[in-house]
Amino acid sequence: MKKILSIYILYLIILVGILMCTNLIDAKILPDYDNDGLADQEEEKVYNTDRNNPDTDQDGYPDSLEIFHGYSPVQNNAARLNKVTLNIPYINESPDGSWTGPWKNGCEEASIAMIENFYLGNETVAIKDSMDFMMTLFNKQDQIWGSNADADAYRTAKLIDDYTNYNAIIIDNPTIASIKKELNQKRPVISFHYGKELQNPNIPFLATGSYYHVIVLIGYDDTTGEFIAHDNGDIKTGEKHRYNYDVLMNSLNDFVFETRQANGTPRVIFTYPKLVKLTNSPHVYYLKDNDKQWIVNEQTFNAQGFDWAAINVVRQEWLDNFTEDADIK
Ligand SMILES: [Ca+2]
Ligand SMILES: [Ca+2]
Ligand SMILES: [Ca+2]
Ligand SMILES: [Ca+2]
Repeated sequence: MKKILSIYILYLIILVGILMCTNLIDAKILPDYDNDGLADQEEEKVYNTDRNNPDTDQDGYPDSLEIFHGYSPVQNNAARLNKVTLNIPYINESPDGSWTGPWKNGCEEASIAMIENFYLGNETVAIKDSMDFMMTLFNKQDQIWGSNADADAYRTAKLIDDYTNYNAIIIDNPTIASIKKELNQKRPVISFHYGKELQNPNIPFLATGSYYHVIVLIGYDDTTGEFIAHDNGDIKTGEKHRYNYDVLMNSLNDFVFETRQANGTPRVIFTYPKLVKLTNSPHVYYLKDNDKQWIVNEQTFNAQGFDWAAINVVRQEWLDNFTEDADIK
C-alpha cells in the first residue's frame, strides 16, 4: 500500500511538473541536454564545450557561469575567456545583390535583421525573409521620418524597440571591455562608424557620400586583438570580418543630421531580448528598460501577440538586475 501511495505521489509530482510547463509547449527553446544553460548548438559551435557535461573542465564552475563572467569553460584555472564568435546568421545590406533603391543604404536594417534572427534562434535566414523584414523597416522610416537613409543610433534604437523582439540601449563612448562583456553574455552589439576609417577596401562607399556605416559585432579574439563583425556592406568578406580593436574603436562615430556627416559621438547599441526565461523555470518574463513582468499563462502570451520563438534563456544573476513590475495578465 505504501509503495502504491508513493508511486501515486510520484505520478502527481510528474503531472504537476508537466502542467506547470504547459505554457512553454510552443516555445522554441534550443535543446540543452546537460541543462547547464548553454544550448547544445552553442556548446558545439561557439564554445567548444561538452554538451553532455555541465562543467566541461571539471573546475566546479558550470560552463555557462564561467562564460557569463568571462572565464574559460575549457581551462580549469583562472584562465579568461579570450575568444567568442556568436552564432548569428549573416545578412548582406543588399541581400539579393541588387544595390538599387533602399538596398544601397540598408546597413542599419541588415544589422537589425541579423540580431532579430539571432534572438529568434535562427541559424540561417532566407534572402526573401531578410528582404521582407528590411522592407518593413524601410517603410516604417519613410512613414515616421520621410526617409529611410542614414538612420542614426537613436532612430535605429527606436526601430529595434518598436519592431523587433529585442531591446536597444544606446551607449556613448563604449570601451573594448564593455563591448566584450556584452559578447560574453551572448548579446550582439551594433556599432556606428565613419566607414572610411574601417579601412576595408571591400565596402563600396560613394566617394561623395557621408561614409556612414553600421555593422554588427558578433565576437572578439584577444589572441589577435580583433573584433569579429558581420559587416553587411563588405561585398566579399563581410561574414565574420575581423577588425583590429583600435581600428574599430577609432572609427566609431554616429551620424549627425545637421551636417549629414558621420562625425558624431562614438556610439554603439547594446541589445537584450524582450522575452526571457531561466533554465530551470517555466516562467516567461517580458523585459523593458529596467523592469521585468511575468506573463502569467499561455493564453495571455498569445493574446499579447508574443512570438514563442523569441523566448531566450538567460542567467538568474542577470535577470535579478531587473525590477519586478506588475504581472501581465
Ligand atoms: Ca548545455
Ligand atoms: Ca556543457
Ligand atoms: Ca567549469
Ligand atoms: Ca574554467
